[in-house]
Amino acid sequence: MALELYFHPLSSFSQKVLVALYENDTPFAPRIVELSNEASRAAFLALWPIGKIPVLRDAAQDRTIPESSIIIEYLAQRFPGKTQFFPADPDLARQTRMFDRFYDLHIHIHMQKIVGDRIRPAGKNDAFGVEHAKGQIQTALGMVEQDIKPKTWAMGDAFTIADCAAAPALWYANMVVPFGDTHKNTTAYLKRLTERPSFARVLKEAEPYFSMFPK
Ligand SMILES: N[C@@H](CCC(=O)N[C@@H](CS)C(=O)NCC(=O)O)C(=O)O
Repeated sequence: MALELYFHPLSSFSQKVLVALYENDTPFAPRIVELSNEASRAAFLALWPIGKIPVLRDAAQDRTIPESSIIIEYLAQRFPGKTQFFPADPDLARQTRMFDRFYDLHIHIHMQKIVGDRIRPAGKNDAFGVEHAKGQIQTALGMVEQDIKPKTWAMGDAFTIADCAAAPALWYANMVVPFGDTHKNTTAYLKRLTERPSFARVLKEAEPYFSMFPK
């Protein structure tokens, strides 16, 4: 039985996993989760009570795999393909994981905080938290700007899990705190990411949903 991916095309962490799936043309059955739809949400909570997408279901192994990084690790182990998401060298593999964590924890979740604040009920906004998130993104972008300068991808010449993580994190971060005028190397990296066929496809498939993105 095919892998099933519970996700939404607009969801940034789902996009991270979609990039990995498309990199290696890994077959899967798409299961779109509408978290704002009561029935869809309830069905998904029965699978993963934490309620966060994406989640991969491998019925053949009776495994339910949450967390984007863990899903990509599972794909790398069980469905390897031409793109190797982790280098074989343990030292390089650890650095790769570090970049994956860096993009998730120091850019992606702060971007989520800013976007999430836009859909909070009136009077429940967290201006302090949003300012803090913006500051953290600026610090992280400053580090990326130096680090990515001599490289094509986050780890150099090879496209890895770190680039799967960087693609949606930087793409959405650039929507909420545009960095085109201030971070030229990061902007060039983002351009390379958007031109990569896997992420280009992810963005194309998200297009019909862009009007749902909170401005
Ligand atoms: N650490 C998780 C984060 C997943 C996550 O935050 N997903 C968001 C969508 S991009 C979500 O499901 N949000 C719904 C909610 O928090 O209720 C991962 O890497 O997969």
